[in-house]
Amino acid sequence: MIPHAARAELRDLLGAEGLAEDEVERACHAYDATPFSPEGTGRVLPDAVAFPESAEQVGAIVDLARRHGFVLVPRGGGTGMTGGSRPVRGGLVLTFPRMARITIDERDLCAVVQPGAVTGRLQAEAEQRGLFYPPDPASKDFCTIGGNLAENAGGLRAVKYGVTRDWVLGLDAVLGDGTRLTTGSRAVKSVVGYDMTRLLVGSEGTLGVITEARLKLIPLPETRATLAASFDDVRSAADSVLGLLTARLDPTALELIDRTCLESVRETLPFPLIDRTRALLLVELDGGASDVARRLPAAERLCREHGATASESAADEAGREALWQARRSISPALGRISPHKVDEDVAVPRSRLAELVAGVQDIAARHDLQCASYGHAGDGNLHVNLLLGERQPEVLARAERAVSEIFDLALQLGGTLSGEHGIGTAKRIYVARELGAAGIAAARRIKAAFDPDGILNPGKVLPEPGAGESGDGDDAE
Ligand code: 2HG
Ligand code: ZN
Repeated sequence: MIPHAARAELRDLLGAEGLAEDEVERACHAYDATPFSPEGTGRVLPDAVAFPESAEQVGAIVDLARRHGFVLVPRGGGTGMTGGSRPVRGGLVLTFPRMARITIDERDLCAVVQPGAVTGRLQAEAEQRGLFYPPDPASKDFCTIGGNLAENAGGLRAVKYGVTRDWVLGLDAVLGDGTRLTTGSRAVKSVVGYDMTRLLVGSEGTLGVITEARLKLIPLPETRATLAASFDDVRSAADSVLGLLTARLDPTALELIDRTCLESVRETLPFPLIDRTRALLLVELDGGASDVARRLPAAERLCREHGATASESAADEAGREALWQARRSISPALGRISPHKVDEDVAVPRSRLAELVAGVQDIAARHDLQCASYGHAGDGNLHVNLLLGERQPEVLARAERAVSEIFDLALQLGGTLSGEHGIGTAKRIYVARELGAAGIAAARRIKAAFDPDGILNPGKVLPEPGAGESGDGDDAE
């Protein structure tokens, strides 16, 4: 709870424009895009919502929170999939629509961006100048750079260009102890001291509140082309991923979509869905025009050699955009088919992807659950969606067992619980399975050093102290 005296100070600091205490605003800032998680918490409203307009205000809010002992929940566009921006103990949500400036520095190929800037706007502003910001989360038109940094968002082009973390030159942040920290530099290389930038990126708002980022840009590729290859079974589609990755075709995106997911966006696909198709691989190439013209038919040939039964290529902009728009719509489209779904986001070494796909199918079948999978196959990252239909306790219990087995499978294959959606509240009871006791203990020491009073985004990323250290799911809230 925010004490009375602190509310008065917040009102003075932020003014009427900068603080909302009414129920509607509080309710609007109590959710994210996490559809449903058997382990998750119900909806908890924040006590108030702050809309700071400067790093100074953020610093003053952190000081106030420490002094009065209330918690802060930093928030981006609310598109997170693991509850990272959901308040679990009330407190003050910090959201950044008034800190959304983007400044492009064409000489240093760099963008100086405030946390509230929408990612798609940064992409567009860079492109207008012939520059390119490659990270491309499916929610790019709604998510913000601050949220992308907090979650280390991946997206559709990670197979070639990496994830958000790979594009950060440096940050300004206010740590939980009130320190105003500047990390990195604007040079493309910098190896001075510990890499605080990489530590803050992906820390899900639990170590500091990011107030500015310096992001790398590169020249915009001359051309892009997209190929869609249909397969009669999902396993051969998964098998051909490795072939495409090792054939020097350098895909920008390499996505796998199974039949259930295709059905969910059928109306928006720019070509008819063939009856026998059980999976689609989407391959995007970018680069010099003649080079792309050479690689496109080579990628198509390779898909056919691995069993593709049909293929479509979209070299023109409208066809490409339609295809990618359909791909980006899968997550909300599945939510419409089955409002009660469990989204997982495991990733494995690429050579084990086909085993993951097969294993997930077996687990779902064993627990009698409908499963729809798609994702960033080129990264070995599969979005496994369990479509529950109804929210009966017995169905939830089966889903929980299936999730636990999917995590074990990913770890056995040398992978990870989450490729890009993070831990938030949804997966923290499982985190110890991957980090181990030593990893958890080291993470706790870092958390204590950066946020000694525990005011930043409590209840996220790490299990409750003393509970869940084994990752057996024993500290479910
Ligand atoms: C995507 O790739 C997003 O579309 C959302 O990461 C994935 O809903 C999901 O599981
Ligand atoms: Zn994704």
